[in-house]
Amino acid sequence: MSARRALDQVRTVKAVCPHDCPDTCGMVVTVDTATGRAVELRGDKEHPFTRGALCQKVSNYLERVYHPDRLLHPMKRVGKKGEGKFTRTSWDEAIATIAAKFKEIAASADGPQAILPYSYAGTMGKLMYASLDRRFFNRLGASLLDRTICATAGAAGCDVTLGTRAVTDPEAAVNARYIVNWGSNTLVTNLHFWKVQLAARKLGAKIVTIDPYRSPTAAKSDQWIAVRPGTDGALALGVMHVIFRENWQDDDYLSRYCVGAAELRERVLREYAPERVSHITGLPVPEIETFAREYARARELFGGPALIRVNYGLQRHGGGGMAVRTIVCLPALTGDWRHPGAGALLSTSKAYPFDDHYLTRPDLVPKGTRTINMVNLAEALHGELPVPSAGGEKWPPVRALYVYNSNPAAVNPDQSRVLSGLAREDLFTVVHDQFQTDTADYADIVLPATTQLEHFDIHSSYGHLYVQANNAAIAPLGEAKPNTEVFRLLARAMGFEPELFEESDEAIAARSLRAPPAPGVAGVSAALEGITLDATKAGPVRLNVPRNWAPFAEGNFPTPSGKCELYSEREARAGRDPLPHYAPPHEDPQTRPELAARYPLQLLTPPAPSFLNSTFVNVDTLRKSAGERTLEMNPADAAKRGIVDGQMVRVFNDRGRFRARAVVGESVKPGVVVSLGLWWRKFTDDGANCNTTTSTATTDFGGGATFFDNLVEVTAL
Ligand SMILES: Nc1nc2c(c(=O)[nH]1)N[C@H]1C(S)=C(S)[C@@H](COP(=O)(O)OP(=O)(O)OC[C@H]3O[C@@H](n4cnc5c(=O)[nH]c(N)nc54)[C@H](O)[C@@H]3O)O[C@H]1N2
Ligand SMILES: Nc1nc2c(c(=O)[nH]1)N[C@H]1C(S)=C(S)[C@@H](COP(=O)(O)OP(=O)(O)OC[C@H]3O[C@@H](n4cnc5c(=O)[nH]c(N)nc54)[C@H](O)[C@@H]3O)O[C@H]1N2
Ligand SMILES: [Mo]
Repeated sequence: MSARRALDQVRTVKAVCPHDCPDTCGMVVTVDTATGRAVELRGDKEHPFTRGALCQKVSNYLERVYHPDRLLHPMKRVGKKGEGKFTRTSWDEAIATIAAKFKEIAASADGPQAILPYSYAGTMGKLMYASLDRRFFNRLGASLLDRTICATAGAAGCDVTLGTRAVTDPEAAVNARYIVNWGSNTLVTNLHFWKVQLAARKLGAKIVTIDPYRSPTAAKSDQWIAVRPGTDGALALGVMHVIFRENWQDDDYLSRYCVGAAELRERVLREYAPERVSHITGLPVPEIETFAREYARARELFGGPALIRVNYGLQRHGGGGMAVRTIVCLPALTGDWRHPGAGALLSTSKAYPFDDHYLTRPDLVPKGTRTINMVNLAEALHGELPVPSAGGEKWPPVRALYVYNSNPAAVNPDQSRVLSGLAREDLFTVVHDQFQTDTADYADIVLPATTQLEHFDIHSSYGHLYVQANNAAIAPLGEAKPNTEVFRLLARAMGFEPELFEESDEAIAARSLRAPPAPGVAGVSAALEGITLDATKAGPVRLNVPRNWAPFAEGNFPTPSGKCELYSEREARAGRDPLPHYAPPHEDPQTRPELAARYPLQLLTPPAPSFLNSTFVNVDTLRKSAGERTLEMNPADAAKRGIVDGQMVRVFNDRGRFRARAVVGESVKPGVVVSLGLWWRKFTDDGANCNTTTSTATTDFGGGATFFDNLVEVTAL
């Protein structure tokens, strides 16, 4: 076939990677017009930030889209819960069954709050992540789900200090000359931002990574600072101590744009001397002092400002909110906020003023509806939720669970109790997914979902500043349906108001772009002005945010005082410490010696690079590249337990256990072990993943998950 002819037979479609990742890559899908089949998927070279590069996972995306295990039609359970035995059913019957069950529960004494939606970020598209689904459950009066599993600790911590997320333009970060990846495996989890860092390095920047684990990012950085897990807040306070002691602070920035510099100065000088911080963090005093000097004097030493890429690793500890609240004080001390691409970056998500009220209609929620923290799914399913204090009423049990965009059987903490909850014979569970996940094995009804290639959506990003529409490239496979369509069908079956549901996806997307101006990060309330759906369908459109944006160069913090709140009056009024302090992990050997006597090792379980949380585990190429479950441990810890490299070990605590192969080496310090996740149980030999050992305890701020705050013991098998 000639190249000319081949071109006639294909068309290309602009799409967007939907996965929960800051990069939100532009993709181009090539479709064979004769067969309607996608034949190639590559990065969009015209995307100003992602520039045609895709990660290993999404480079293999067609293997996932056309996977022989795709769910292609609705099914109903015939076996026992968890057994995974199903028989085919029709959409009509499936929808009628769900609607009948929801109506029955809503009319019962327990009421609609006995129904719990359960979703997270299987797709980040505005429509599929949160639109008609929220309208549906809000209208139904179902329990509200607090979506805390990933990002709320740091978000809440940032809010205390800054009134919004720490943000700067990631593209402008090429201007930074001292870059700190703090609890961030940037090379793996934010590939295109790593490329910006490499470009800055070519111009003279130093890259430092603070992580108890020598992650791929730490290994490729100029310096690895192996802080003890959960002690980052103490390190930041030690850095502040050195800055004030040496008089390196930017007094002009502090006096104009901050409140509480004097109080903070007094606190850190008195309580966080490097010697104490060294004891807490496990870092030698000279390492703390050098880090503080280089960070605070980056402009003199490296020729430009400093940027802290603060990410999620350090948030997943009991004190994770306070750690972020503390770290994001640092750029005010140094005055780095004055410079584009400098300061600190957690997320750009708040720069997008989409009309979320219109999308999700929170006004439909009946007054007094309870909220369930998703991290506590185990407790919710076992009827252990705390009873509200007022009135002494009991919460209704969770009688129905509707899961979409998530795989709680694999990703939630305290897996054994999640599974025993899902196994309840009296629980009615619906799972809408693209695959028969570990969670789907426990469903009564399984519904097939479309992938991103099969539906339309519109995207913000949490790692750059472009709005993108995802055009559908191919027809839905089998009988798969997008989330929005399923909620239209359910709304019809429930008899809900058509005007809430009978809008087309494109109309919803277009309307969501026309948000009323809202207060937010300085200068971005009009960030969507003039951006039309048609423009975003043709390619990425940059938000109306100035080039070389430095949002806090002149203060403008959306806090109650309008300043950066080193001292927080709001916190004081809430009866909490108004100043940053070190909040230890829940399971810290220093503060819980009795627990550490039985379980002395701190276990970190970030996802393997080939996986996106539990997504992609069933894609053969990626599972092979992930290898097998491993446990990285220091030679000193291995020797004590008679463990040699390559041996199978058991990792356990009171909550559960899983097996892994020991990898003995210097990727961790003594006292820390790492097992990369998040495997599906059905691809393991013991039916367990690392979340059998993790706890449902939550963070100090934001009710976040504490996956990395986890003491275990390890024995040879
Ligand atoms: N390839 C890939 N990319 C992803 C994801 C994925 O699963 N796979 N997940 C996406 C999602 S949902 C998210 S939220 C982001 C997460 O992005 P990151 O925050 O980069 O992800 P993690 O790997 O969870 O954690 C980063 C690092 O924090 C370290 N860490 C653990 N505890 C501590 C601590 O107490 N202090 C410090 N300083 N470091 C600590 C871990 O060892 C890890 O190397 O990535 C997104 N991108
Ligand atoms: N131990 C440990 N546990 C962790 C983490 C960790 O680092 N360590 N990371 C945590 C983090 S950061 C996060 S964000 C959570 C992630 O938790 P989840 O959001 O549950 O993430 P995934 O495992 O990616 O599962 C997403 C599911 O959504 C499905 N899906 C994708 N697109 C669609 C769609 O359009 N419609 C429907 N109906 N379904 C769809 C996918 O097939 C997949 O099964 O996990 C957390 N769990
Ligand atoms: Mo996440």
